[in-house]
Amino acid sequence: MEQIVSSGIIDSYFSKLKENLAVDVAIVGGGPSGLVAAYYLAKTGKKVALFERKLAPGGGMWGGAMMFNEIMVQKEALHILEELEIEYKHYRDDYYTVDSVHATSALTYHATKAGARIFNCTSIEDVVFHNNKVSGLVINWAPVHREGMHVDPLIIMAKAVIDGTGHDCEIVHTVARKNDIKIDTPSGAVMGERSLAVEEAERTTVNNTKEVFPGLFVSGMAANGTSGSYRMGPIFGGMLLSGQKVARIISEKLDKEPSMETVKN
Ligand code: 48F
Repeated sequence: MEQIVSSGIIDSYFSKLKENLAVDVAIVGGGPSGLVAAYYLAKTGKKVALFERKLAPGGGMWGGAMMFNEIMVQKEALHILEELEIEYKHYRDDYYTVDSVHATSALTYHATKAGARIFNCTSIEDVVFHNNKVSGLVINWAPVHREGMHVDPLIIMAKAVIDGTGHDCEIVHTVARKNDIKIDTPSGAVMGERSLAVEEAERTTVNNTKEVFPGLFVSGMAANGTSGSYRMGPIFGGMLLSGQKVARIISEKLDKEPSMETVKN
């Protein structure tokens, strides 16, 4: 019995990892924008793996605002809540409140149910850089990084990579710093996030969601951090719409190429 439990988990995990050594889309960060992107990409038949360094995906959504576990979503993003069967309450004008624990778990459930694979406790330390294109991820266990252990990583190949790492836009920073390149921002560099301005930030999050370098896309707060726009606090419509937008851009691009085998639950 004990042996069956252990060998079942090991066999199952390693076959999942092996099946995802080459994917259509590799997403870094399981915040709301990354999870929504994973859902829509998997739904259109793309092979998607999402890597999250924490134990639980969900990023900054669980905690609502200052640990009051409610978030605000505006009218423009309600269609995503409805598609993912997330309940919401009208508050005032075009603004709706949502229980953040309910919303975060629903995003995770629907992304995986649609066929995206989530690898938690996994940190991305670099990318694969082939022929001046981002072509995959360099992964390691998050505790290896935290402990500062000198352990070499493994590699995941991908046709498209999404930086959904939130405020720090870690992947874009790494790619720009290590490869002496210009990215698609007004200055050609990572511009960094500005202070809080809700309306402007919500609008620019979606506008700034794009391919910033061949093979490398940005979503959510990483999009605003990359292009030098504002933060917005606990309103999440822009995050959801950004995830949907990056999925659409990548799908349209990859649809011109053959897809790798899709994995369904
Ligand atoms: O920050 P985060 O929630 O990303 P987001 O989708 O959403 C932002 C909002 O939560 C909030 C906001 C609201 O409107 O401003 O902040 O832009 O989630 C980012 C996730 O990426 C993980 C990190 O643990 C978090 O869960 N992450 C960051 N760097 C890495 C990473 C990395 N190098 N490797 C793996 N995961």
